[in-house]
Amino acid sequence: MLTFYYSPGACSLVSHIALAEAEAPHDAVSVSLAKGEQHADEFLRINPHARVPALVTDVGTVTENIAILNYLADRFGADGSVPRGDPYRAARCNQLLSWCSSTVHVAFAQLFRPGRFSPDDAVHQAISDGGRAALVSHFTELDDLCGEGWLAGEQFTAADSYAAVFYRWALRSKFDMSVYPRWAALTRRVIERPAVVRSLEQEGLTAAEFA
Ligand SMILES: N[C@@H](CCC(=O)N[C@@H](CS)C(=O)NCC(=O)O)C(=O)O
Repeated sequence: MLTFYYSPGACSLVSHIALAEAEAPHDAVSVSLAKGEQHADEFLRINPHARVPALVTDVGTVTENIAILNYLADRFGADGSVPRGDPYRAARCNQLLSWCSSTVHVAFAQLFRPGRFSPDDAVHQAISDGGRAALVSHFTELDDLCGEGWLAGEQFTAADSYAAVFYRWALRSKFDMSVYPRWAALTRRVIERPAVVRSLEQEGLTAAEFA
């Protein structure tokens, strides 16, 4: 049995959706980041980096969305995670996931948690402003990547889930979203999927938060 640790609406939603898409049997455990539960000893034994997501398997724990998604693809099939069977499609999806995780997410962290980048309060506003400016550029690139179908090809993948998670964060951060119509349309297609609806329900989120 798998145990999945997530926080509602956090980046862990990307792996949560993949678990639901693959119909992988699992227990889901909510970790409140607002209450600091990620720093509790019990959770640090699961992920010493104090971050969600974390997936506890029978043979060990996997952390980091990209690692969890590739694990799910190999173990349960590629639905909603990373394509299998076509090396280019798999690489293209991992490329998008890596950009989301190491570039776009980090710019959000600058905006939300400048204290992670410097202990000096005097520079926090500048760090946040830098994150906001970087995000505008990343959002333009993301909107340009969105077409009629899915980001990594004909198949829905975790890259599409990431885009939807970021769309909700951007809305909450009061960006002008009217300039990203293709990204908005992609997000609508993502949140209509039955497995995504189930994941949102489990995390206590509503479709209205993505529009
Ligand atoms: N690179 C990691 C990032 C994980 C991460 O930063 N998770 C955030 C939630 S979106 C977290 O747990 N933050 C806890 C904190 O900031 O204290 C991944 O992709 O899994």
